[in-house]
Amino acid sequence: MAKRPLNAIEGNLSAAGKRFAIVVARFNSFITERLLQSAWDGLVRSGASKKDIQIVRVPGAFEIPSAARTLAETKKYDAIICLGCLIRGDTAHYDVIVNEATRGIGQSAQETGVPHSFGVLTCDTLEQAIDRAGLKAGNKGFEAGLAAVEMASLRQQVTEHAGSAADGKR
Ligand code: INI
Repeated sequence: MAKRPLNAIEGNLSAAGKRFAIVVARFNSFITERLLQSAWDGLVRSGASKKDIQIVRVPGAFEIPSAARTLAETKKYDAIICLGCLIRGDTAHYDVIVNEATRGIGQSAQETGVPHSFGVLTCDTLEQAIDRAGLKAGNKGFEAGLAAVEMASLRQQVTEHAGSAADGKR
């Protein structure tokens, strides 16, 4: 196995004591409810307490960024998990919403500093969506849950590291 470089800061997968919000779209709820169950499972299995997980439902993927941003701005959450499912139709509607959801979630993460994970499926067919929500291709909700845990831990470690470096404790 290749040696890992020294002095790397890396988030861990311990969610104990951390608070999370999960924003989930109701559109294509047949899929998004499966993403939600799995994201929740990932958080709890990583040590998060059930009382520290807030679920917020929105109509569709387009509404995810504004809800995520409102939650992030409260500064009550260590990370936000964004879950939705977009399935390509015959119109440009899909592309417009994909672009806006992706840009808005990224922008909220960057401007608030609160980690956001991206569990929004962008699929050509319903079959692809089913595969990514627990069938052939794993469950993207679980991945999004774990990514949120890791990024919350990373943020904490980087902040602590910067603090101790400033104090000359390194
Ligand atoms: N919302 C989704 O989450 N997935 C979709 O596939 C979808 N399509 O295809 O239209 C969708 N549309 C609704 C959109 O997100 C908004 O809720 C709606 O436009 C109201 O603002």
